[in-house]
Amino acid sequence: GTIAIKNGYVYDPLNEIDGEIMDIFIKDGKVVTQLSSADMKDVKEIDAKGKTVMPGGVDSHSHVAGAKVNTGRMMRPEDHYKHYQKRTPLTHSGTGYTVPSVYLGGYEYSKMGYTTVFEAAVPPMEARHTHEEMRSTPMLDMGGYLVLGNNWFLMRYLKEGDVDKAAAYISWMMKTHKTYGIKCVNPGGVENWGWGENVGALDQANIHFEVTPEDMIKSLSELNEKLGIPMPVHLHANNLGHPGCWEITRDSLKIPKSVKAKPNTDVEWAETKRNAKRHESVYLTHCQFNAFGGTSWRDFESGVKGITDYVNSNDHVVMDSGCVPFGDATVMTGDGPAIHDLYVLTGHKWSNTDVECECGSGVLPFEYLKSNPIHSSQWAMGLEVLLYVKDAWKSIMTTDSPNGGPFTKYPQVIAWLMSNKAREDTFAECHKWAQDRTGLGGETREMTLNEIAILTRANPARTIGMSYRKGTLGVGADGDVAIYNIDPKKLEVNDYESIIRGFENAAYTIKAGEVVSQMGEIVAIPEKNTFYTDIAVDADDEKSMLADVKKWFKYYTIGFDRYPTPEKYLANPTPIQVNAE
Ligand code: MFN
Ligand code: ZN
Ligand code: ZN
Repeated sequence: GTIAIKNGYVYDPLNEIDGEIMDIFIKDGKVVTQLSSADMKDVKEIDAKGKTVMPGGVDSHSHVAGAKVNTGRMMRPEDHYKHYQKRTPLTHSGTGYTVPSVYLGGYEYSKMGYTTVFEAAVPPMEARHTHEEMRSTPMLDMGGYLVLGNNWFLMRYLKEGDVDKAAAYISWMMKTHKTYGIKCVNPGGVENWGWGENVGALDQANIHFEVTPEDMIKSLSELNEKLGIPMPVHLHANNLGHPGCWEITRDSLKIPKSVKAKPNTDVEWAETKRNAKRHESVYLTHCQFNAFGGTSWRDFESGVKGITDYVNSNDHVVMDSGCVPFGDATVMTGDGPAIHDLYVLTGHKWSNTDVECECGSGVLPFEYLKSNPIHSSQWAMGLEVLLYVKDAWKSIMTTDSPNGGPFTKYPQVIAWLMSNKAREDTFAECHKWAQDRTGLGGETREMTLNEIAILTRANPARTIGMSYRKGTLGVGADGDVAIYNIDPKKLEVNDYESIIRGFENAAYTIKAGEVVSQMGEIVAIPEKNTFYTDIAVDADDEKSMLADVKKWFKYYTIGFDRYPTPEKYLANPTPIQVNAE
């Protein structure tokens, strides 16, 4: 479609546009400088006067598709009958609050102005299922990160010091499973969980493979850059959810410090903009869950500052927050032992899966209570993560949906970031440990709309190496736009309910130049793209690696030929071609 968005206040941080009144034009799905008089004949004009205009939202870390998400759905009928939506002539019906069905998930993201979402953990064996669910998720361009931090074949190659075959293996796996980036979850520890154990230190070798978390983080981050993968290695650090875990998280971040980022962004556009290119060699996820201080639940305290101090004084780390907005959640992760710990603590129903030679996972329903001292501290800590990092280009806003809470709580999180009053009102309602055991009460920073645009679209897009088409309104970018009923000139942050209302239902969500939702109503179902990274590697390395893999495949319960995910499982497969060094 051809669209002209007139007179809005535009926030486009990748192009250094901070609230200027501007017109945005879209033609054939892409942003253009202007429209010709011929184009003007069938243009759709949108009056954005007095409204906030941003690139479509980009979520670089969410759990929305695949086996563990579906396990969460199956485990939680109570999550479904509390929250459902009837079908309309245009939309499917749907159910689920923390683990919505695929259709509902797509609609709810779109209503908030989001147009792109990445599934944060794809077990290789479950890639086909993940793609089936992503294909069925409407409204969103998508992609997934392949879980490799406890992979048998990779650990074996690393133990043998065979870096070339390890590189060939990763590129073959990325292609085979049509995934976009590398995820590393509790490196070494999930493998040990197969024997009822975990790892507790970066230099602790795991059973059988004798690989340490440090080996894994180092090798994966080096290989990630050697292969030219667009985004940095995505790290879920060890000891998640344990009091005192902030230290191992900080120490993990030191490991890839000397690794040089080599994203494959040979796009001219990215070369000319200050913030377009990613230079980080590690993307830490859900920092809050990995930033616990103290030594037990009794002397629990925030350890966030230890991590943000490190991030503020180094330039190779970018991270997402994992905010806790209170209320219902479903925790789900590739970190099986972390979920077992929560089961022991809470006694809730839980599920645990060992994915053969690859990884593991666990799922457990969880509710964060304002009356609970730890949960209240976690609420404060998620906000500390984002407010303590001075440069917004180092952080990304998430709830690690649905681990800290569902993504539909993003507007509430934005309100806490923008309004000190919103935080004070929540302090008054929650347990006093939020004040006593964290530093949030002493933090008066109030984020601007420009910073919110960095945290929710520009930086996630830049971090994953997509700033040439996502999270930007630059010429040639995808015509994905969110228009919010927020007038920056009249915005009063003490009235934070108006911020929540504004971000909850975008006045318009535009996807590839088409209005797809309007004031909370879905008005069109657009085409969607699925991104994956296609790495060219040395043919001989690939051949000898495949001979090993075929031989070792006897340890799997499925046949080698059944392993790959064919492109037909993807909605509009969009390979990003890169060359290994
Ligand atoms: C990653 O995967 C991902 O991870 C994310 O819930 C996740 O409430 C998975 O049962 C958590 N303890 C306490 O509440 C505190 C201790 C307690 C005590 O032992 O005494 N203290 C108090 O109650 C304070 C008492 C005083 C007061 O001030 O009231 C437990 C409980 C908990 C808490 C447990 N922990 C888990 C948190 C971890 C990981 C959540 C989610 C996690 C999800 N994603 O005078 C007076 O007023 C008296 C004061 C009281 C006193 O002193 O007695 C994807 O990969
Ligand atoms: Zn994680
Ligand atoms: Zn996660």
